[in-house]
Amino acid sequence: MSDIITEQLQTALAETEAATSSIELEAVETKHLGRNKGLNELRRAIGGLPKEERPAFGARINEAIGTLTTHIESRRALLMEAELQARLAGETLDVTLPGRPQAVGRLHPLTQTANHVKQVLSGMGYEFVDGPELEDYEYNFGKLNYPEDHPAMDEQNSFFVTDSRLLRTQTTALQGRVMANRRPPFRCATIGRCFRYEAVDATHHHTFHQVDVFMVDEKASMADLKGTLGTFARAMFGQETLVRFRPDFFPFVEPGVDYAIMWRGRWLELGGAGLIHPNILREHGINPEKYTGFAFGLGIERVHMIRTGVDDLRLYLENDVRFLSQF
Ligand code: FA5
Repeated sequence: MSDIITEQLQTALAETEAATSSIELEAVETKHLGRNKGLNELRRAIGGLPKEERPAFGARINEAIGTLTTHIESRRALLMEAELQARLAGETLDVTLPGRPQAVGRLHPLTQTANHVKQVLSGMGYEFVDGPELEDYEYNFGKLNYPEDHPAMDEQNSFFVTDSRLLRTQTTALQGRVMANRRPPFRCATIGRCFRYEAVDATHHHTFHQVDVFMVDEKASMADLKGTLGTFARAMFGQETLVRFRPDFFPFVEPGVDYAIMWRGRWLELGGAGLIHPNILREHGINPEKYTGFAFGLGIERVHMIRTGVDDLRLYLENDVRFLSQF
């Protein structure tokens, strides 16, 4: 019978040595030292032995259990230390490594340009107002003194949503909304998206941005308009900037002009301007004998293109970070 004890102990010791993790070792321990298992199970045989052999057999089992327990404990200590070291190695933080660079976002070039325009005009006393992109026909054309079926409307083909509502073609549409609620004197400006149904090319898009400026006061004259546009152009493009005015037609101004700046030896058109048409003042209950005003508008894309040399405005809406991240 004592051979069985030796045999079991040898097997158990071999399995203890073979265990490669504390979890495997726990399975070995349960198998050989668990209640009524392995060496403990051998105790059941005691009852079948002659009386005089029983104490020695029992003592041998206890001895085997003691030996196995000692081995398991020392193996467990070894395995757990190795497992701890492996875990620590995985968690090691090398504080001498360089940090991982993070990409920093920035404002879209058109937003940067709009902010710059806003800063300059705010400094000149203009209050910024927002208007809807989905606009009433009346504000976009009707209240801006467009005669019915006038060809000037053809230059601004529109996206109509219903017969009387369209995506605004010009931020000038806000004039009527402001004049309905304010009495002169006032100086307002707005920046926003405009839409025109036209063929897209390097200088025209169906979606673009404009800034519109308008003021009404006593004795506002063409001289004030020219002075204001000159100041604005110099603040945007540099102190040496020259401005040129030429007669042009817009139904909502009289007289109307287009204006250009001298940039690297060439005249580049910026937008339209003029004195607010007396019909518009009258339409909003403002006496044109007492009050006059001026207005001007220009494209935000155009401003950025002149300043940076970008030669295709389609790039602004393509959202290609290789282009956008240059600004
Ligand atoms: C107007 O829209 C007038 N509302 C400007 C104005 C305001 C005149 C106040 C008088 C008084 P125009 O259609 O020329 O005018 O457009 C003005 C500027 O908007 C242009 O010079 C151009 O820079 C920009 N623009 C017009 N259409 C487009 C387009 N399809 N794509 C990109 N920019 C455009």
